[in-house]
Amino acid sequence: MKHTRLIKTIACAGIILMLAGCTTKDGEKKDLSAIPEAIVSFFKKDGKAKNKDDGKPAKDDKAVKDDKSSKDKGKTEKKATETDTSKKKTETKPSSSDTKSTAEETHTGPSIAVFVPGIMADSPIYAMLADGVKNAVTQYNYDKKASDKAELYILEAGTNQAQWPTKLTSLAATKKYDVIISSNPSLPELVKPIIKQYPKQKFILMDAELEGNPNVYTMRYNQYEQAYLTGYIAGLMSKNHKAALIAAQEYPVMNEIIYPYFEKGCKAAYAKTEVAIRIVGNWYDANKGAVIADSLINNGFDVLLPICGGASQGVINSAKNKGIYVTWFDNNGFDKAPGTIISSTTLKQKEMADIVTANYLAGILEWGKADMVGVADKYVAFVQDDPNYISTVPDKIRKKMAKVVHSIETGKLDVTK
Ligand code: RBF
Repeated sequence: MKHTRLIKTIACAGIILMLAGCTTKDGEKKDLSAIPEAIVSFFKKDGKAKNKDDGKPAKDDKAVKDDKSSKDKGKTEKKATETDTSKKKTETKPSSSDTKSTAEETHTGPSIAVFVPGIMADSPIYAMLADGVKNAVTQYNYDKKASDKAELYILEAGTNQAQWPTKLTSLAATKKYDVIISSNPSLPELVKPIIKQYPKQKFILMDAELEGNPNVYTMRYNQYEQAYLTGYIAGLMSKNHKAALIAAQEYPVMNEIIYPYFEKGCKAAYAKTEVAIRIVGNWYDANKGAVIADSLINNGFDVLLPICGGASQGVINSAKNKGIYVTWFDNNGFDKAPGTIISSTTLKQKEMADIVTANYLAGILEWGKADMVGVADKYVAFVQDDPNYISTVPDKIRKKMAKVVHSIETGKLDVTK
């Protein structure tokens, strides 16, 4: 029975999103103890931190209901949330032909959509987003009766950025979702006109910044520090003193923060380091990534930082073949190419998405606020304990890295000064 209802719900959600223009393109319980104390304490001032994650990897379905929680714990139909009572007296029904059950009508749980602006494969920042939200929903649903459970819908919007505004607007137009959660710095500009059209729609935007909009909460990472540390090891490890960033595209955070602070880090490690940036033009073309990397390597660049989604695999392959180094951004990438990857400067996006979603579900998210977390908060980290780091990077250089990381952690070094 439950199973049939679940399948029906998934099918209906898919249909309504497709009708609304959202083509579905490719797309537990926790305990607090495993979250580093600094992460917990970032929120403790508000008494918010409650969760740690232990979720499964993100699904590769393109648009998927979170049946993980619903399968185990009952159905996940939507209705008005406790945290946004102003919303949805008239809920959008999946379709006119749908035979809505009594249980559905009495469902009172919140409803969340994750809008992935791209694809999750090879974009750790997006996979971590989805995983974190799933964890929070699973945790929230754990002790709820079926009608109170939160429902979760994940939409991969695909790599055609021209379609994102329509797809995101369509998602809001369903009026099904109390909050839409997404991630990347372009989202604030995308959601502003949508909020004008749908003033009750709330958005949580990770890796983005928008302050003072009562419909939006943003949380970004200190990418000055992330880029500086990555540049610092690149500067220390480059034998030719030539390091390059291969970016998928140009955007303000890339041009004004990531690249300049990568360069700054390189030069802080070795003042005469030559630093360059090249643009792939998309977030998926591994062949182009390899062509660009080959050309840089032929010009003597021997440390590369790919920030280009699926195209990064081409950069890694090329670096591996030619025996040069790669620095990795956003998650731990050491396993991708042991001996080639020399660093991983990680963002705790999964933990952050989990906590922020849990705060939303608890009704304590501060709308209009724009937060930023960094190395001192333990949301940006330079991985130092990975065996591949220890075996690939000489002890002397690891000691220098430990020192600079420590200086940032303790506030002795402000990389922006
Ligand atoms: N990062 C990814 O890993 N995958 C993507 O598909 C992706 N698409 C992006 C699209 C736009 C318009 C912008 C502004 C950023 C995108 N990012 C993507 C970059 C991401 O927000 C972040 O800057 C990098 O992951 C470095 O932390």
